[in-house]
Amino acid sequence: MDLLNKLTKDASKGKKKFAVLVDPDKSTTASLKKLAGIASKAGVDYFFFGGSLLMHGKGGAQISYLRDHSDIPVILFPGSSLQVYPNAHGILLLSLISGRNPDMLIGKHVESAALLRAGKLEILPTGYMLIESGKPTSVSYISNTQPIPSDKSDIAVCTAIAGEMLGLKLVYMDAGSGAINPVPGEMIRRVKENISIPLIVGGGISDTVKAKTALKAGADVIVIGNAIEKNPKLITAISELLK
Ligand code: 1GP
Repeated sequence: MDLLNKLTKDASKGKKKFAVLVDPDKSTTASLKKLAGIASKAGVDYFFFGGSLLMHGKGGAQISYLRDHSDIPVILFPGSSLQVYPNAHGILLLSLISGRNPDMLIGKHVESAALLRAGKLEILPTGYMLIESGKPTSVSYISNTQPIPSDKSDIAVCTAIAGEMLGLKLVYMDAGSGAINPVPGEMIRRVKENISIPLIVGGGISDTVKAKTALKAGADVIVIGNAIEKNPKLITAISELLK
């Protein structure tokens, strides 16, 4: 499966995508079954799979379960190198370009490189940018990095441009899971205007209004986790919006 090529082609045609974030720590067999059913019916484009922590060792089995119950590609969105499951379709190889923690920029990648190369996961090189969202998030705490202030669009723009110049293939702007405030529309618009690679936006998108704001501003892919855990029916409403 050529996930990156398809995503890039679709983004260039203005075809928007919807990714549902599955946090292994918050998922059970029953919740995954329900999720796979609703998401397949609604035409969700991707499952992103990962979380900040790892409270159990069932991630691989959960991915198999998702794959058995839907045809939606599972893309790893790893909170750490412990979350590299070989049975997913692909992995967002995240370089945390908004931060200045060398381990998150290149260190973890070096540790995982040989394993990734030997495996079958499609690699999606991603410039990951954390955006300040009202209160400290798990990602900023765990990654030991400071997010970009939400009113500093220039910094976000230059960070994204640098990421693209370095050869990264996707930019992911994230307000962090459960963020009070999602990434501001104005910042999304400015970043989108200045890059030619697809833009993923997530964190704190909790209803159709916020989803619409992100999409209209220029997000090529929106990612929703928390709000769907609370209300799986939101999947259908968001899918309708994309159509
Ligand atoms: C977090 O972008 C994702 O990394 C999704 O965030 O859980 O707030 O939807 P939410």
